[in-house]
Order: sequence, then C-alpha cells, then structure tokens
Amino acid sequence: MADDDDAPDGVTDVLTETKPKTAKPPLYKVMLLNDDFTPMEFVVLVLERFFGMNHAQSFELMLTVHKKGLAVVGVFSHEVAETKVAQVMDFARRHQHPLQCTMEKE
Ligand code: TYC
Repeated sequence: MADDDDAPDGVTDVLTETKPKTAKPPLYKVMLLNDDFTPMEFVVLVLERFFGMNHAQSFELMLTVHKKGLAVVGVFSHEVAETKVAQVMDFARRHQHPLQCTMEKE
C-alpha cells in the first residue's frame, strides 16, 4: 500500500470546501448620544422619521438615551448606516440642535 487512506493506491481524496464563498458584509450600529439641550420631542421625531419607529417605541428609546447617555438605535449595512447618520446630523443642524449620531462597526 503506497498511501495511507481508504481509497485505492494512487487516488487522492479532494477535501470538501466548507467555508462559504460569499462572506456576509459587516454591520454597523447607529447610535444616538445624549446632550442637555436637544428637546425630547425632537429626538422622538428623529426616531420616528429616520428609524421607522412608532411613537411609543421612539419615546422609550429617547428616554434610554437620556438616562444612559447613548443607545443603539439600529444596525445596518455600511451604506445605510452612513445615510442614517448624515440624515440625522443634517436634520439636527438645520433645527440648530446639538444632537449627535454616530456609527460603529458591530
Ligand atoms: N437630554 C435631553 C433633554 O433633557 C433629551 C435628549 C434625549 C437629548 C436623547 C438627546 O439623544 C438625546 N432635553
């Protein structure tokens, strides 16, 4: 016996490829930061308008940010996360509120 496998001599087994060929794209957390000046109602409006939450969900998440300092408001692809951050920052700037929105790789 020339080799040490179960196949007849001269036959080499091909290892099965188990690694997926399409790697899943990285996801990004979009976070809202607390501050002392942005009105609570404005933050609720931001969450409804840009993150598709209903009023109750928005109010609850706004209170979480207010109490804890920050919270994740959604997880998206890089492109969508960048768009959300830009939309929130632009909306806050136009209304002259210091609200900050950032993204971070999950
Ligand atoms: N802390 C703000 C206030 O008391 C409300 C607020 C909540 C601001 C969440 C920003 O991301 C924020 N008016």
